[in-house]
Amino acid sequence: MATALQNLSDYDASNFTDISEKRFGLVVAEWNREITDVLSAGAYDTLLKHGAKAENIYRNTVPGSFELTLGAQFLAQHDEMDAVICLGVVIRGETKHDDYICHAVAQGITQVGLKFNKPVIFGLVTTNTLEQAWDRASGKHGNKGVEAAVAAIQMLGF
Ligand code: RBF
Repeated sequence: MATALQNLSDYDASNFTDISEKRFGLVVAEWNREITDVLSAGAYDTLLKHGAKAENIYRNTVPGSFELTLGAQFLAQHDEMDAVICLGVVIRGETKHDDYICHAVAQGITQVGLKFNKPVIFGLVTTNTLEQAWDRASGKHGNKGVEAAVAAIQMLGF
């Protein structure tokens, strides 16, 4: 599985850009909240660790991952917002709802990033089981919230 081989939680911060004056939006889905809270904490702590100020990190929740796109747009539309990080967990079910949600979010947040010309990061964990999702939040495949924050910092240094 690709994400089993690609763990960006081990990253090289030596050439990170200065983010001490950058503003970040975190949009966190409430579905599978136990896991999204861990992703959110990972992203938040990573931004702080690399110099962001707590008062410059705006955390918001949306009901489910499908709403991440609009939540991202609400934040990205503000000129002073530098990057937005979207976090959610979608578990494959018996129907194809997960496909619809994931495709909609992937396309939606891509559009938001292009529209506002700023990083809008895709931190959507999509797995077959809850256990696989936990592995990507606090387990053997790192924390995808940490990785989403790293991606945002990297894009700000582009
Ligand atoms: N939201 C998630 O973030 N993760 C899910 O795994 C998830 N599964 C859903 C399954 C079904 C059948 C439905 C109807 C919604 C699901 N949602 C899930 C919620 C979705 O993202 C959205 O919040 C709602 O559909 C309201 O627009």
